[in-house]
Amino acid sequence: MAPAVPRSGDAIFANVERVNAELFTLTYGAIVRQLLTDLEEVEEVNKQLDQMGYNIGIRLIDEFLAKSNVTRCVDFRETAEVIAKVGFKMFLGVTASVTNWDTEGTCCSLILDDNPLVDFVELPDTCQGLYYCNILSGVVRGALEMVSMKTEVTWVRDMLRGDDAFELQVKLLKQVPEEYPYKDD
Ligand code: MYR
Repeated sequence: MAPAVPRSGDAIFANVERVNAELFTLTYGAIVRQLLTDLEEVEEVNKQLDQMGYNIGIRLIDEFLAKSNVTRCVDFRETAEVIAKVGFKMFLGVTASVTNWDTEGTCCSLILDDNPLVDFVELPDTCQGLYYCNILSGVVRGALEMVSMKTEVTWVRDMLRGDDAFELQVKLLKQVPEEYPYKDD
């Protein structure tokens, strides 16, 4: 039955956003489930999710740079903050805290404030070694590679594995200097 009082535009949009988020979460869950069926080995599923994320990341960076107006970061510390506060917000709807820096400023952790990928998710015992959110590590790795940063991105804490947070470690392995395309003379 139609509600006696029509809902405001804001309430309708909030509802649409919630439904979209749920659909996204459930779709991701269905993909992981299918991979588990097809590949059988949890390790293979981890690799495949990372690769899928990488393929998304190398494309998503263009949209990110176009929409965010973010310009060249001065160092990796700034890059990490941009990923955590702008990138995650834009594509996942959540932010992350940047912490656990090493002394060289080349390795840090992103701790997710929330993780919409895992709503409704519970892993059975047969999936113990699964990194369910490995698509995210691939996305970050792929996106950074397109702006000349080779990185290693790994989960060091995962609430689906009983940890108290989702912590993604991002290690800068190599920064390829971009060549200026014109000669000065
Ligand atoms: C630069 O110095 O060229 C700017 C670098 C900005 C890199 C931002 C990468 C965004 C990655 C978004 C990840 C979203 C994960 C859901």
